[in-house]
Amino acid sequence: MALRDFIAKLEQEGKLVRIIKPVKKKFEAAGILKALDGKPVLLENVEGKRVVGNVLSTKELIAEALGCRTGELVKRMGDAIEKPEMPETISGAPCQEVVENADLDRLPILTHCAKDGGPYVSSGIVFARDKEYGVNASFHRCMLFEKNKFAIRILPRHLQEYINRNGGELDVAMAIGMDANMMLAGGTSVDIGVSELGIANKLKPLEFTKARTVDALVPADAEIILEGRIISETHSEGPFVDLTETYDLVRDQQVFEVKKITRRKDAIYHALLPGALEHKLLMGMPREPTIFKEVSKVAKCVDVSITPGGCSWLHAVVAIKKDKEEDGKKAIEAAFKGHASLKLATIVDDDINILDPLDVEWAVATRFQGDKGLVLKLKEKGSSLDPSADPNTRETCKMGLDATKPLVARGKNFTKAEFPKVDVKKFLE
Ligand SMILES: [Mn+2]
Repeated sequence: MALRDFIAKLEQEGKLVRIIKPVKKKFEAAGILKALDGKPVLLENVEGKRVVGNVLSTKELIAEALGCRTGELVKRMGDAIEKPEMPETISGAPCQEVVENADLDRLPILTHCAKDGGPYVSSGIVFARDKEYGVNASFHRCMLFEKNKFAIRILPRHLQEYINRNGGELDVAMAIGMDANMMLAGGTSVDIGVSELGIANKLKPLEFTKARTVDALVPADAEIILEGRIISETHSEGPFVDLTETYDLVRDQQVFEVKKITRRKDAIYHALLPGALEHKLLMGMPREPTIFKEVSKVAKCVDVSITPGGCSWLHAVVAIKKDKEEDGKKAIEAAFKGHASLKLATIVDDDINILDPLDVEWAVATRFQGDKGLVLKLKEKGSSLDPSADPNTRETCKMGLDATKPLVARGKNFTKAEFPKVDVKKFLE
């Protein structure tokens, strides 16, 4: 299902907010998306172009896009990461209906926040090829500073390695406006040589096509493709809002020079709001399977949520089916092993809805005692994203909460009373 088909489905179900009035791409569009965070929004007229945002801003929406239940998402992701399957390649792809010279000022590239360094593409996935390692796909934010040039943020991971191996420059294609399978795959951190395209295809089958002017495969169903070259020229990149909703540092980064744009005729631009729920989920969800895998080695793991309240990076809630008293504590250690940036791991029983922060807090309130259930891990190496960690060494204190109920209750019970199930609609008519 292409992004636009998913948007149409959401509209049919009454889940889409459609805004017809004219909206400015500087600040105004981002302000609307932020005010409606958690609800998919289609802006019909952002200086004459269509922009969609908050599309995958809840796990329910992501599950719907993939055609599964929310409780199945972690296993689906884990399965796709473990056993990727390369997709089919087709010609005559929708993403190439129009081929034009690069003038990025004509795209509705949003400027999000007041202190940002410029307009940013933040939903774009870069597709690159290396003779030995094959095809790679990864998210890279891009700050527009000339009508065909971006400063592109590249971490020392696979794309950087591909660029280095090619003498410091590389032809690439960036896709914008994709389905949930590719958006989730683009955020995974698998080994070099393991193709994110195969992960996307395993999550839900999709087709790829050859880019027109560069040696790269791109999703056939994407809305917009930017073809060009990452060149040796550098430019300052930032300020830009991070996953933590605070500003990242300004750095010199390589320049992505865009030479051609291919797109659908009436392309929809996907705006991914930095630090908002859609960004958070897409960053955090690809880490959940590794926590699930580690916890499964020591206890019966039921589900994992890397929570948006914890920046979708620093906090996780893990549901287990407890067999032995020590399962909760073992699960805490395993969760930290599964995601090195984790700072708080909360372990709950499988009757808790881990997607509901109120329910998780209820478990802590009624099933947790600090002197018995708390695990403190002092002087650990934490995440560079955490402003409260030591800025030089990243030193942090990690915390685990075993909020599972004891296997045998002494005194009061630990189970929530059940209310009768009533079809409320009948009483509203
Ligand atoms: Mn990779």
